[in-house]
Amino acid sequence: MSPKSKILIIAGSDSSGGAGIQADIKTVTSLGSYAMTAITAVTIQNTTGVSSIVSIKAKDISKQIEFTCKDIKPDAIKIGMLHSSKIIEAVSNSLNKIKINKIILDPVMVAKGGAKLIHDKAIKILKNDLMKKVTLITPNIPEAEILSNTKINNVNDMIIAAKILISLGAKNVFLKGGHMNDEIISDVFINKKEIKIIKNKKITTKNTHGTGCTLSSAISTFFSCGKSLKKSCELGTKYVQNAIGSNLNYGKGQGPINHLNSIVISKKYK
Ligand code: PXL
Repeated sequence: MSPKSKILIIAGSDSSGGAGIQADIKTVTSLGSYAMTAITAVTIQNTTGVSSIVSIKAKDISKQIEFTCKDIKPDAIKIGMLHSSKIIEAVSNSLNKIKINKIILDPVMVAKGGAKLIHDKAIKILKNDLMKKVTLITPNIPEAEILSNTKINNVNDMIIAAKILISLGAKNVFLKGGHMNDEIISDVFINKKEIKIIKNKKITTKNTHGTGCTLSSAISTFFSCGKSLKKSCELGTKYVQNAIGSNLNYGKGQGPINHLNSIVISKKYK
């Protein structure tokens, strides 16, 4: 097969392969599209936690975005880990120049193991500038609490927080409910015209590293291929559900999900 669309991923590298750029490339590829990258940081980590983070210079991130897009125009952009204010400003300026309409922002703040992946000052710029520029923002509950300045204890609180983000200028919000301790996960898709609650059964496992990155990349891929945003969110949750369900159990800590769950390899190479 040939790729169905082209996606530019702007995100950090996860050396353990379960989250970040690695999860993004695997997801985009497994769903049949072509992945390009602009790497924002290199994290040194395994399934037990983050050991350190090496930043990439803001101007080199901009160069990756602009030089790559000048040659191959992406159908959509997925944005993940943006470490500092300088980097967010640089990415925002580059987005102004390349003029791509479909942009999904995963406002990554904390890794599964608890390590902070963004400076506090940067959160302000993300909220006041970048959030308003993108097509969709995909916070989890702790991220939505910070961005909306509210406390979330139930689905109604999720709707209130998501509405606040819309009132602050976000065009579409997909608030992920996976942090709630319910048997059913409720995710909220919302914009000025509609609210849709997407429900899935919660799978109990410690191996959920990279679910957020994977979901936003899956949504970006479906959206880049022409599905509506709402449908892309629904299909994205299905892909992540299946990836969690096939439980690889790699590593001693919070292991990766199985990005390959959607593909069957039929060609034989000798
Ligand atoms: O899942 C958030 C995330 C995003 N980006 C990178 C990460 C992680 C979590 O570990 O390492 C690079």
